[in-house]
Amino acid sequence: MKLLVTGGAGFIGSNFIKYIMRRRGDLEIVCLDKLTYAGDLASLYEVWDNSKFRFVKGDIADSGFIDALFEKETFDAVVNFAAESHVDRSIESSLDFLRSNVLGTGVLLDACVKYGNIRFHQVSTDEVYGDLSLERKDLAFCETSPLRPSSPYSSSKAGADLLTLSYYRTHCLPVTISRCGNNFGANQFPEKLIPLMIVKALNNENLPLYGNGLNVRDWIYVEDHCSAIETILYGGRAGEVYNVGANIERSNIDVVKTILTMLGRDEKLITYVKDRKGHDLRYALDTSKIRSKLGWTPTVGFEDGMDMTLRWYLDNVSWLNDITSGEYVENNERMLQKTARLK
Ligand code: NAD
Ligand code: TDX
Repeated sequence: MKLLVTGGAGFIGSNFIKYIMRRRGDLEIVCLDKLTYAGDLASLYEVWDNSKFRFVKGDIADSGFIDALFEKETFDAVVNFAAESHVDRSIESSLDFLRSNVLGTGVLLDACVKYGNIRFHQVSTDEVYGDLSLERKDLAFCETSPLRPSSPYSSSKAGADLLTLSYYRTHCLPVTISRCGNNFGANQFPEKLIPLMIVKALNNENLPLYGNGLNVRDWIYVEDHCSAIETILYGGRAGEVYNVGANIERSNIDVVKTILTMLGRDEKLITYVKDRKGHDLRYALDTSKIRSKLGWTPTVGFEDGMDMTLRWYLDNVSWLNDITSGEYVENNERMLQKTARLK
């Protein structure tokens, strides 16, 4: 089986490639990534020299490029991680989000129809449902909840979800969608809450909490997300949406205090800053569908996951330094050139 994984140089995509290649030796993986600021080839060191792995630099929204790729290669399935993923950046400007997240998904879907009804999995987010109030702890989003995204990022992901489902209805394309909560783990770009706070705490800098810090996110260890995608890819039903989560709800202030305690740093480093515009209050997912229909369950709790995550960042300070200094961009170039010379 040959799998096209888009956005595989990013946080979750790179974890997914490493995870699935460890588990399924028969799989051939082509990783396609544009290498935006969020793309880091060092995250793929573990598989880089594996004969069943290949990296292709390219843009999912470039239809000429995607057409040529699908003309040359025969894919059995596509897993689409490629996206602009940071809410704060989408508030500054939404155009890159529309291009990569909506147009890019459309280009991939067209290619899947044109080149033989190829199985397509869209990696989506709980943010497409909008938010829940902090008071109603009994509420959680299920797959049939209405889509009410709040940010340009989540709107673009909701657009991509609707487009994906329309290809099932219109073209009978075998699509599935997973909607997952906030991921944490190794190789996450330090613009997102957990790795950003780790970097700040390690440098004894102030940790900027938006608003009152009481917003709640539904967290999942990244490898549990990867196992859910594997489960859906192999056992999911075409045309279906599956929520993915570990029912780990934590307020931002709790997450930040956990990091400070684990790193032995003072809570005085916490600084309350201006709130994010349109800041979603609470996410919570009802994940009974994937658990009952596909038998999937998460395996990592919050404390164990945070322990593994913090250990990983402490053991990989050079990775963090390369990202924060911008050195990773030159490293990407070096890895691409080395591979080109070997061909
Ligand atoms: P990320 O920003 O770390 O990685 C995204 C990757 O996509 C990068 O390598 C980037 O270079 C690549 N990319 C962006 N635009 C591209 C384009 N036009 N063509 C090809 N490659 C492109 O993101 P992430 O956190 O790994 O998220 C991956 C996916 O999972 C996204 O679709 C995101 O919406 C979704 N998701 C993320 C989370 C989370 O907590 N991080 C939760 C649920 C869903
Ligand atoms: O400096 C910060 N201070 C702060 O208080 C940052 C970066 C974030 N926050 C808050 C905002 C959110 O309530 O922490 C929470 C988490 O923020 P992010 O890490 O930016 O994640 P979020 O906005 O929840 O979105 C994430 O989860 C769903 C991912 O970025 C998305 O790609 C995914 O779809």
